[in-house]
Parts: sequence; C-alpha cells; structure tokens
Amino acid sequence: MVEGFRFLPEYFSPAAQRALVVEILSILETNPLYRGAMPRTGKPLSVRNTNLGPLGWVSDIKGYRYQPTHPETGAAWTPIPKALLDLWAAVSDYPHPPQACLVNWYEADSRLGLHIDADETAKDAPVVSVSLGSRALFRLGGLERSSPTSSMRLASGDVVILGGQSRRAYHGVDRIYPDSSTLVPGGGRINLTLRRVTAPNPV
Ligand code: MD3
Ligand code: FE
Repeated sequence: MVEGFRFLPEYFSPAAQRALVVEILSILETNPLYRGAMPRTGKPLSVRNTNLGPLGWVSDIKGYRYQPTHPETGAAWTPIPKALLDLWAAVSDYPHPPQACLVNWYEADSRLGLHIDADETAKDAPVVSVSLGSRALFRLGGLERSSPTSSMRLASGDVVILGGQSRRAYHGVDRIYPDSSTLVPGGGRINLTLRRVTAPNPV
C-alpha cells in the first residue's frame, strides 16, 4: 500500500452517520446536486456532486477548477458542517482548516474512473474522505497510471486519510453495492472529501 494512506473503519457511529446524512440532505435543498461534465468532450459525469465550504470543485467542458459559487444557482456554497470540521481537526495533522468539501452522490450504476486529484495548490495537505450509505469497491494505485492497484470496500462511516505519497496516487471507484445499506435514500452512496485548496498565508 502507498505511504500516507490511513483507513479508519467505522469512525462514525451509526447515529453519527444518520445525523450527517440528515444534515447533508437538508443542505441539498438549497445547495443542490448537479451533474458536471468532462472537460473538452462535455460527456456527463457518472457521479452527481455539489460542494460545501468557501471553495468548490467544478468540472465542465472548459476544465476542472475550484470556485466560490454553485454553477447552477450562482450562490455561495453552504458552509462545511461542524462534524466535518471536527473530523479534519482530529485526523488531518494539518494546521489550517479545509476550504472545500466535495459531495459525491453515487447511484447503483455510478462509477469513478482511475484519476489523480491535482487541482489543489496546497500540496502538503491531505484529503480526508467519509463514506456514507452503500458500500463501494474502491481502488488505490500508485504514482503512475500503470502502477499496481489494490482494491478495498469502503463502508458507511469509514474514514480514509490520503496524506504523503498517497495524496498523489491514482484511485477510483469501480462499483457500488446498492443493496448494502438503507442509510442514503435510493440505496445510494455519499462520499465527502475534505480538501485544502490554496496554500495558507505565511505567518
Ligand atoms: C486518493 N472520491 O472525490 S474517496 C474524489 O469515493 C474521489 O467518491 C472517491 O476520488 C469517492 O476525488 C474516493 C477516497 C479518496 C479521495 C481522494 C483521494 C482517495 C484519494 C485523493 C488522492 C488519493
Ligand atoms: Fe479523487
């Protein structure tokens, strides 16, 4: 396994998972999921998403970027919930708060192809991920697309920390097990990724 990868199974209790899902569902009413598109081709993404926090990751025909507003409503993204800021403070080992929480919403047939996350300039900050709802078959590779990969199932309440080398590793989601949880409406899966986008100001 790549250096810097940490797996905290069942970090969130079932009650804490339910509370997080309730909070996310309520946030989605004013900060809705939307379907982004692949740069250049405009092919719709398999996963719908939205963001929380001062910045949000957006993908459309023009490219990938972070921006302060929702691409469809034009409003500022909703703030990151306290439970997630607390998680970042507890596990990130990074002295500044996250600026973005990408909310990925998976349906039964959603997939996320092998990719690296390279749109953040704060290169020393980890990514912290929370899985809610149905289990996913997650694949983690290495620093090159051709590096060997290993697969693992991510279940509801699991937290993954991508620091060190693993922050630059290829990864993806090969499949969802849609009947593995009833936590998310429709048997779906929500993945939350907390990210530092810009390097903090020097003190
Ligand atoms: C490894 N999300 O949002 S979470 C993504 O389940 C993303 O929705 C997946 O890949 C999901 O970019 C995987 C675990 C994860 C998140 C970010 C990473 C693994 C990562 C960044 C670098 C390396
Ligand atoms: Fe990713």
